Amino acid sequence: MVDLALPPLRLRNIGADVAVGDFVVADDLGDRVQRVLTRRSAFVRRASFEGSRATAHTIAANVDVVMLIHALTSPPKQRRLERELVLAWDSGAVPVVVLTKDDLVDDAAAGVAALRDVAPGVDICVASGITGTGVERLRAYAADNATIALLGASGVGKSTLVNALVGDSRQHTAEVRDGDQRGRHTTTASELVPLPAGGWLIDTPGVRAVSLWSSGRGIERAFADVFELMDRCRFRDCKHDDEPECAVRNAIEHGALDARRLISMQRLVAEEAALEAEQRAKQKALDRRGVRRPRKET
Ligand SMILES: Nc1nc2c(ncn2[C@@H]2O[C@H](COP(=O)(O)OP(=O)(O)O)[C@@H](O)[C@H]2O)c(=O)[nH]1
Ligand SMILES: [Mg+2]
Ligand SMILES: [Zn+2]
Repeated sequence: MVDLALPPLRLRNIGADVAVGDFVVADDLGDRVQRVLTRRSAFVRRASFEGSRATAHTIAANVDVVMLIHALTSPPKQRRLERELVLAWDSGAVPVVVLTKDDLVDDAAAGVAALRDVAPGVDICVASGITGTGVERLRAYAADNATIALLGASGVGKSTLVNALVGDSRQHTAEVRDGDQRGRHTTTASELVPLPAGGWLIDTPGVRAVSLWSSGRGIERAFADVFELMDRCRFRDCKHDDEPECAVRNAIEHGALDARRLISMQRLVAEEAALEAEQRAKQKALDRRGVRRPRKET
């Protein structure tokens, strides 16, 4: 048992895939990770470094709520949000969309409207880490000691929001210091921050690319509207091309579904299929070299 009042214990991590939010068992000397406990959720993307073919990168583990942060000051990024939602649903955590920098725009409602249709069944909150607008509503997601991860591109206001949620300025934000233009503080590693009223926040470094990794039911959840339509196509193997009685095409023609959403969904399904093939090929190569599969905990 680690006393949380003590300074955090530093553990050497040799070979284990450990992410922020993981529970680990230290060895007897208390300086190495011996075991990583089974995760209840994990936000995993495909690693983006060079030569990372078919390598997973766990951004955060044991997360209950994933806040997908976008800034109202930038043009809405529907395609990016769709991907983030697939990863979020695949992670096992509940996604929430947070639109920041409310204080800098006149029409936050337009920003919400632009993303509403690509986030079916997902709460969209408007907030400002500077004025505190909407922060209380976000804090409610930490009830019952939940763990919240904040995800988004660099500069959207994640660290500022962490500070607002904690009620303190513990996270360094990207403010440029007066005068010397130096000391740009940005988040370089994921950090676990306790909330005063219970619960945890995970501030993550800005993630530029959101590539799929796991293939669970994420696409189905993120594109629930499209899947619902697909169920109503006349043919079970409908490609939503020019088949008769295609409910998807019909919805697009009547303006009930944005055609771009169908294209996105199909692209993600193809990406997932290619990924699975790659993962299988990699495992086969490992098997041939006599490397055993990592044992899964039960
Ligand atoms: N006006 C305003 N500025 C914000 C808000 N959130 C973040 N910023 C500013 O945007 C910049 C990037 O914020 P930061 O929290 O470091 O972004 P991060 O990279 O996502 O952690 C900083 O200059 C912040 O002061 C907000 O809600 N309103
Ligand atoms: Mg940051
Ligand atoms: Zn169809």
